[in-house]
Amino acid sequence: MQRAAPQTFDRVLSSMCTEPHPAAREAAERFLATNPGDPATYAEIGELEARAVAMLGELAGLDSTFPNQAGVRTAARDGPPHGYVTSGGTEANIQAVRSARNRADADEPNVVAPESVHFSFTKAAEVLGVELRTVPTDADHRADVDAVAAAIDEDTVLVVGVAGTTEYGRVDPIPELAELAHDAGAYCHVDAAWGGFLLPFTDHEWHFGHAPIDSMTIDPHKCGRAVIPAGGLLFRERTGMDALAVDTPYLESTSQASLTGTRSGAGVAGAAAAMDALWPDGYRREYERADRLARWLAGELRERGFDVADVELPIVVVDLSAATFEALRDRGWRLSRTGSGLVRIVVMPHVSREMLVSFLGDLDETR
Ligand code: 0PR
Repeated sequence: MQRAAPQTFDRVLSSMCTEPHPAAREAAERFLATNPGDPATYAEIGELEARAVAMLGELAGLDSTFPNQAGVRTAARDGPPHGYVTSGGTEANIQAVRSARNRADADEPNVVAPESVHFSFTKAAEVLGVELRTVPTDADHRADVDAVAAAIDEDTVLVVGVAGTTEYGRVDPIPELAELAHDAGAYCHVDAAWGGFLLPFTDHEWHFGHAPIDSMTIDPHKCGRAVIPAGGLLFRERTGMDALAVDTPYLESTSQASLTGTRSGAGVAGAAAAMDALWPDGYRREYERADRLARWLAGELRERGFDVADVELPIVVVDLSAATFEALRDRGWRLSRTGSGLVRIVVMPHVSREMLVSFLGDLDETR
């Protein structure tokens, strides 16, 4: 039988996934036949998952002591980080909503989020029977705190902030959103699925050490250079995971909190190996490289007269005509557009300066 050629990354500017780190590939292959859904049987992968979660917790500030203010629900966490390696950001976001819904006491639960939230929250709302209230973002595409406040009521179980939005790479005002959530007796979730491996090297306030947030999505298979499938879900408190656990009477492991049952040991092992290899210096170098490259690209596009959004994290959003977009696609460039038709270029580890020089050359010829 003929083997299909794998996708190469040479012209991919639209993806939030990238080439895995070689150590992640190697580890994934070794653990292909293991199931972290049953850690009592597959003990080694269970230990690797605990290690991966501990490293994610370190990235996400779970080790720092949050300054306890009057009225804040919790300060430091209770024991080792609570969470698991999910199949991706979608599962992590669904589970964060589920955990909040199960822990809160609301007759008709709702979740309040900026309109920039990923569509996985629409899936979560449908599956879990909660109402998703999305509110407009401000002129710079960040959550508008007043609009969020206005949408919250006594049935709000969760307020969501995004740290690295899918379209513009924006970071919402997380401390303000967490405060609003807690004032209303709701939980606060941060979706750092994409941004979580970049933000430790910025001065943004986004993690457990900066604000009294309750849960976070942070995906190794995006900027963490793990192998797909590897998302991450973290909770500040044990009760976050407890609210997801169901009894598993006939397994060696007696309860399970993940949404999927059998799941890939490859994803878990790849995540642990990638973080072992890259946290923190490798990720810092990559963040600095991507940041420089994104700002350089934005400058090149502006010099050509295009309208370009300010760069916050390494995503460049530019207004290209539909005809130019199609012409570039025809030359093999993988590009995607925002809901309002602007072209977004995600500067991931596989995106090099040579690649962008070649892209600009094609843009100059086709516009
Ligand atoms: N949260 C945020 C902020 C995201 O950007 C994404 C995915 C998710 C959650 C969901 O993550 P999973 O896709 O892992 O479930 N954002 C990209 C998107 O939907 C994902 C993506 C990845 C797109 C690779 C294209 C691609 O080639 O656009």
